[in-house]
Amino acid sequence: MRHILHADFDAFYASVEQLDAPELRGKPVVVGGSAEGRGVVASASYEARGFGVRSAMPMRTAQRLCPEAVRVGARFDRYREISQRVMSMFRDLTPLVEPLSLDEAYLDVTAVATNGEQPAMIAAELRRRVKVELGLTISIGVATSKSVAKIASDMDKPDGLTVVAPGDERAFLAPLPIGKLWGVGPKTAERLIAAGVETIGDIARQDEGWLVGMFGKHGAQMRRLALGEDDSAVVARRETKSVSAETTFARDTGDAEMLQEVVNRLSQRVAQQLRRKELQGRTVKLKLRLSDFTTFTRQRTLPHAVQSADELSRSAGELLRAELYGRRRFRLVGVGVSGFERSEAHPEEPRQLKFVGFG
Ligand code: DCP
Ligand code: MG
Ligand code: MG
Repeated sequence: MRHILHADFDAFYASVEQLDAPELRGKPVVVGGSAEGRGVVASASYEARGFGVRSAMPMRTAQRLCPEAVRVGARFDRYREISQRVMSMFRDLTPLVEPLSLDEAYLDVTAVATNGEQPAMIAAELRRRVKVELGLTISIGVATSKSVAKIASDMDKPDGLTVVAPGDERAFLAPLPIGKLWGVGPKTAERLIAAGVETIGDIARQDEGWLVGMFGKHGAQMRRLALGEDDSAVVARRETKSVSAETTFARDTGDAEMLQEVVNRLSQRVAQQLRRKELQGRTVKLKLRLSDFTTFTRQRTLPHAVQSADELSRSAGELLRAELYGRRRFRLVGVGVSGFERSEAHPEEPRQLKFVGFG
């Protein structure tokens, strides 16, 4: 049996702003772009949520719901700094830390619990340490699986601790709305509700064949999750520090046009990864290997963070052209990006499928 924690900061961006500006504490605060610029709410303090303000809502709507809310622009560098500190606190406890985004992670504390400590005590101590050392509150769910721990961490927000004891998973899940279950997005929920299935307990009671008929393989998994059965492992991950792609040629070349084409292709691959991870970076790097195997990199830091293939291939292309002289021939070319700033979140994406920033 595993013991898993899911930890998630309360109103992360907004709480960091209240931490750094004490005059904002106790007040409705929203972080995000301006209403004039068609901005959206990235994070709303719990005071603002009392007025109905939510993440991913247009800032204009937020201001209508709560005119006295203070809007603050996002400061990704600061959020990342705090994220790194909390992740390292998690890693003090166990190397099995799987970050899901800047403000949340799964921790497998099975080995810690085997030493005689109760998982609930481990979680309580962790929450205390975060509060004392970072001045922020984090909510934690404790369970025997990732999916139950994640649902549990959300049950008692903000500043909550929810423990689902081994064996209680099914009873804990049963009364909850189906939308809480991993993989049940709005469309799936609509179809289930139309069939009279409203709670996770309703899913658990369904015949597996019926669910498979409706949703295929996914239906079977849905039922297992509804029963509290999930044996997926916590996969330790480090924060992505750079993203790159490279290629080795079958024959060395010094052909400028061909090399630029390769740079374009590599830039597309890098851009695709950046998009998937919702990252954008300011430092573009070109890696080159000559026919004599000498390998070196050239890099430049741009005034703005970039994500698109066009911008990448332009910068990497400039670095390349400076290296094309004499009879130089190349064996390998690579393109990379580092110096990340998180790109704006995509609020239209289903949140449960969001997987950002790490890999
Ligand atoms: N975020 C964002 N856009 C979204 C959702 C989130 O930019 N649509 C950012 C801002 C959040 C942070 O990610 O502060 C963490 O997301 P959470 O879903 O954990 O939301 P919060 O931490 O803000 O609130 P909660 O207390 O519900 O966890
Ligand atoms: Mg959060
Ligand atoms: Mg989160």
